Amino acid sequence: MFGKVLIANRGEIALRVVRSCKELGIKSVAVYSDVDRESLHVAFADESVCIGPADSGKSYRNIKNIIAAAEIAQADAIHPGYGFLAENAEFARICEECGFTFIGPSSEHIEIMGNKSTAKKTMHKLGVPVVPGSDGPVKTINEGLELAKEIGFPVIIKASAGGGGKGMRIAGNDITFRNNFDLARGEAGQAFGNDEVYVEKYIESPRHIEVQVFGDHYGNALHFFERECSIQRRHQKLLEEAPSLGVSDKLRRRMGDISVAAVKALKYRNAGTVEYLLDKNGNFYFMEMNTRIQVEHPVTEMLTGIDLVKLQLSVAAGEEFSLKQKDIKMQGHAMECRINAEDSVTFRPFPGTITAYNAPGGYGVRVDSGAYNDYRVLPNYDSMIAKLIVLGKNRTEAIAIMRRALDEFIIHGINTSIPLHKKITEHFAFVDGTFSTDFIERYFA
Ligand code: MV4
Repeated sequence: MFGKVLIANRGEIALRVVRSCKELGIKSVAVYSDVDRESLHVAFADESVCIGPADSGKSYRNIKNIIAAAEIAQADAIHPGYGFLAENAEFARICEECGFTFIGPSSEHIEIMGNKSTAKKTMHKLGVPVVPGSDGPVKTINEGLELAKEIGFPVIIKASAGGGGKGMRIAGNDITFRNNFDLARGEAGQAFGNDEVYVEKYIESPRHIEVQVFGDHYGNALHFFERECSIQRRHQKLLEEAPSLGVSDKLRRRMGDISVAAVKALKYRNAGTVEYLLDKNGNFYFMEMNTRIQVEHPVTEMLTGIDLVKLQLSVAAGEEFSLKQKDIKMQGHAMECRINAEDSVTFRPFPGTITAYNAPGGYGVRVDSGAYNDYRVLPNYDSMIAKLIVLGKNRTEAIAIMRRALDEFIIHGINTSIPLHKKITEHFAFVDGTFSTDFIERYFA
């Protein structure tokens, strides 16, 4: 196992990694920007190194500064968390070249999955179902139009370099296709410096279901069931749960088996998430693969009782899985609310000082957060300030625990999404579980 791990991140995820390191007897090194000196991830790590100013481009996203910090601290390995450099193939490669184990997949795997069109083609070849559409990039409007007529409208135009909803356009007919094709290309070029797009059938009101997967260095692969992530607003997840009410036992086995087979065939290592769209008829289609530990990983940890960050450390250190697929069991129902510092009307970020803070506790409650009394939520970074995760023996109990935990969660001084989460968990369409990715737009817009 590693002697010392540097965590190239901040906030709750950096603290999350510090905690697993501690339990494994690994020394942790926090990095921080000028404005993060007083952060919990710094306070609880064994060592810390300042890596630059508030602007993340000059600190948390600056490869040279992170590598310099790892050299100063003499770390064995680097955990990237999520966001920042977590899915930067060049960073993963440089870590390895500099003699630091990158706690994540190979840079090659990050690169393949980073191009959404290549990822889709790759997964299709491995027998994973994909949405009918172009076999790779579409170069011209006419090529796209011909394909759209073949598969039928509506279609969706997606940026190859995109993901998370950026550079996506829907077209319902020839005319809207002509307009949106160049718009999508322009947006993609602007946002990613790559204007490549691909086209596929538009699936109406799908659920967003993702499968947590893992590979080790010995060709073994595991899945940890699905997470239901349909409750989103502008491609930002608000609430996730597992298992999904939209997934039967039979479907769960199929989605798990297919995802594991792909991980094995790819020789994919460490944690990954295979994202699917699930349509009204129970058909699922590969969407993207995320090559990082995700924000919502605690949902799966609570459901299965397995520490996924410890597993990441163990796999990266070259240990073979001691778990077998049959040892991984669902034990109840888990749910997470992402608490954001946001304006309750405009949903814009709401930075400021927390003047009173009380995190909920009690049976079935977990809070992952870097916040505390007098903590200042900075405008420079993501507005998520806490994750409230609950585990109930079934979904009804999980919802009851979540509602009472939301009531106990006191955050004064700033506005947060807690009132929104209370409304969501009280909503009939959430409670009956018949929702899709349209939920927020349909009931809360
Ligand atoms: C789709 C789709 C419908 N049909 N692709 C959104 C984020 C990006 N990962 C892909 N997305 C979508 N792709 C086809 N062929 C609908 C969405 C989509 C969506 C997906 C998951 C969760 C929320 C969403 C909200 C709007 C659109």
